[in-house]
Amino acid sequence: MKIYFAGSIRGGRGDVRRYAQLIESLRAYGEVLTEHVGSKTLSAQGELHLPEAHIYHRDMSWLAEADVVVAEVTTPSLGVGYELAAAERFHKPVLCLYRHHPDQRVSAMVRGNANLRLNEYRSASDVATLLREFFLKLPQTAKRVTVQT
Ligand code: 6K6
Repeated sequence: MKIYFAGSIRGGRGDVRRYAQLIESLRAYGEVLTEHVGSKTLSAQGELHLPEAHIYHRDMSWLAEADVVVAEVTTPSLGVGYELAAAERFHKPVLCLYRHHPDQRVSAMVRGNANLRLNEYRSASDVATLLREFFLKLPQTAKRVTVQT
């Protein structure tokens, strides 16, 4: 099982510890293609040594190759939004997770999209439960969807 994890980079790195924890939990289900998203050394500047076109094509090719997409959407990010739209176009199963916060509002473009599963969590144990449910309920056909980019 190949997992594409999406989380904010230039949108802000305030949730990077949560990304790292999520990636750790996701490893129990398969190979996480985008572990760098949870790296504390990757700043909001991103991978400065790589040309941006390289990052874009590499990430899109990983997304096409992935069996599922899991996104942490608490910190709004243009790149994550783009990845979610691409994942929908590629017919990938998508799980979006966001941390409970009274003032937090996830974009209507995610909240209102029935093709994206969106769940709120308050604790690490909520995340564990949500991941278990998501991976258990994956349709067999969705477990191997590859797309030519
Ligand atoms: C390159 C040069 C300066 O900043 C960069 C960005 N570096 C990135 N490296 C790897 N993945 C990236 C990068 N920028 C965006 N992404 C992808 O978009 C990741 O897979 C994240 O899920 C998402 C973050 O988008 P932003 O808009 O928050 O950066």
